[in-house]
Amino acid sequence: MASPESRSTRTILHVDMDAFFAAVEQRDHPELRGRPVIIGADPRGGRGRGVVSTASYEARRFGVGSAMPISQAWRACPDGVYLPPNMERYAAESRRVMEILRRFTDRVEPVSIDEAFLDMTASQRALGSGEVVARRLKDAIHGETGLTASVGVAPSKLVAKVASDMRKPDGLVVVPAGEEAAFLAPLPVRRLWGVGPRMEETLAKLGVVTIGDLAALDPARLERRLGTHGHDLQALARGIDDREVHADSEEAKSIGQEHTFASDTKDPERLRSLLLDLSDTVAARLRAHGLKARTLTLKYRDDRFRTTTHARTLPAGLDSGDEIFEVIRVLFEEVHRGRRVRLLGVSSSHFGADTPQLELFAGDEDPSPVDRLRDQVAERFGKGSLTRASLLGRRERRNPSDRPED
Ligand code: TTP
Ligand code: MG
Repeated sequence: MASPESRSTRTILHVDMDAFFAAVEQRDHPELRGRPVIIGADPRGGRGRGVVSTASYEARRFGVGSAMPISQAWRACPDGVYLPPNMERYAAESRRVMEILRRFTDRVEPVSIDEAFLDMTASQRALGSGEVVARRLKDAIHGETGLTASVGVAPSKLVAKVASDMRKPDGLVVVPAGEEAAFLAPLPVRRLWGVGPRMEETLAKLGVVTIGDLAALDPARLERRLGTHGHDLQALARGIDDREVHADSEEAKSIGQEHTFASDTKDPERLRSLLLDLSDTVAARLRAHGLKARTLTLKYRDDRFRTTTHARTLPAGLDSGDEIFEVIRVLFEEVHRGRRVRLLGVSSSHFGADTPQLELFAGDEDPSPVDRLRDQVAERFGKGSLTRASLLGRRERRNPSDRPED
């Protein structure tokens, strides 16, 4: 089995808002700050019904917490402020927070109304270490919403999630690669995914109380008791967790345009001018949405209906027709083998509005990503290959089968 070190190390952040519903109410009603606030009151009044959604940290000192019956909360904390939930408000705040996270990377996986995973592995060179990003992200959330978040930084989702919970509220815990197992070892086994009260009991019978106990248990014994599940669980206990961050609706988020030639062609002028046209159309639509795209995809179908898609992701987002065309041109040269072409498409994804990467590139002495590409093209295809003036023969007329593909 591959050891965790043999894989390239990932940087995953888990962000979880502190006492989320209660914190929104305390922000909006300053008189509630510093007081025990319990969300989940019976909207019809009275103390009897329902369960607690969440409690402010002040209320938690009285032992009040999520999922507790309201009647029990009243007994534990009679002087608390009991409020009905205002879900629309919390959902709106959640969207704001997720938007902030997406400015740091598009690899954001929201997992509940107040938490998300971010995979910062690819953005680290531009944005800094996981810890640096975590601080900036906490500052941005606090500065823009007045709410606090706790963040865990680790090479896996499991460890990042456990880490974000370690120093709540307003916490930041970083677990470096190689230290996952030691970090998890002293914690109770129920902190692992897949360990509920029943499993906890089963494990206790094997003498397993902490995650470290589980990691050290004889695998054969564990497997006799739990089957293959035991094996998976022990891997988690040792900090091995390869689950990926699934960015939400990656496919849904693309803006593109494609065109089928009226007659298949290998005329370079027609091909180039269509690519330019498609690039301009996509760029105009990006600008209309206030977006810049970091990933550009070329769709290429030849006269035998063989379809290829070829994509490139850049370090900074683009929204100009010229720049998009230059990238698409390279992609085209990489797939085109002089065949007759039936269809070409350009699409863009991986969006950001004002990505922090762009600020970084502004002051950078390195050539911009587009300049680098231009150089790359010049090197491969000769200096004149990107001269746009030469392209503008006749543009392909739009035909009814053209379609935007988002
Ligand atoms: P959590 O993140 O579990 O809790 P929290 O944000 O209130 O507190 P913290 O993270 O600092 O420990 O859940 C987020 C929100 O989801 C919470 O504010 C209210 C809601 N919620 C419920 O409605 N019922 C529940 O049982 C839980 C756990 C949460
Ligand atoms: Mg929370």
